Amino acid sequence: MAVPRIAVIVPLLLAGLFLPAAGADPETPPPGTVGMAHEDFSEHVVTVDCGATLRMQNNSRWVHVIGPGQHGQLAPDATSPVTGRHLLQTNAVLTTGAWTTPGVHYLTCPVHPEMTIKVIVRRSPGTPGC
Ligand SMILES: [Cu+2]
Repeated sequence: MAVPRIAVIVPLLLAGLFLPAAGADPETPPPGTVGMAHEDFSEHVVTVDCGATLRMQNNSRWVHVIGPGQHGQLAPDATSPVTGRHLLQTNAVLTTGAWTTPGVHYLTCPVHPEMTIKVIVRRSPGTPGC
């Protein structure tokens, strides 16, 4: 009796999302970089100067998908330099565009709803537009 392909493919895809990959340990993010553990960012709040970028690195063995929003719910933020979804596999780095709107923004991971980071953009009077 043949096994339907979907009975094999779906569990393998789910295993790829929810089981850590084997291999070398993930790289430690350099100072000033937000890390990502299994289901959490290394920081819950980060402050950046207006006009600056934010560097994030997946230092876990789990896949993360980063986008604007909170508690795993992606929501457009017209004033955020992060748009859409960014798939980050182990050791992958996401460097955002410049944060040009002072205030509070949020980034989250729909794969791990516990992952939300608050990005506070503070005014930078010396930077045009900030
Ligand atoms: Cu995640």
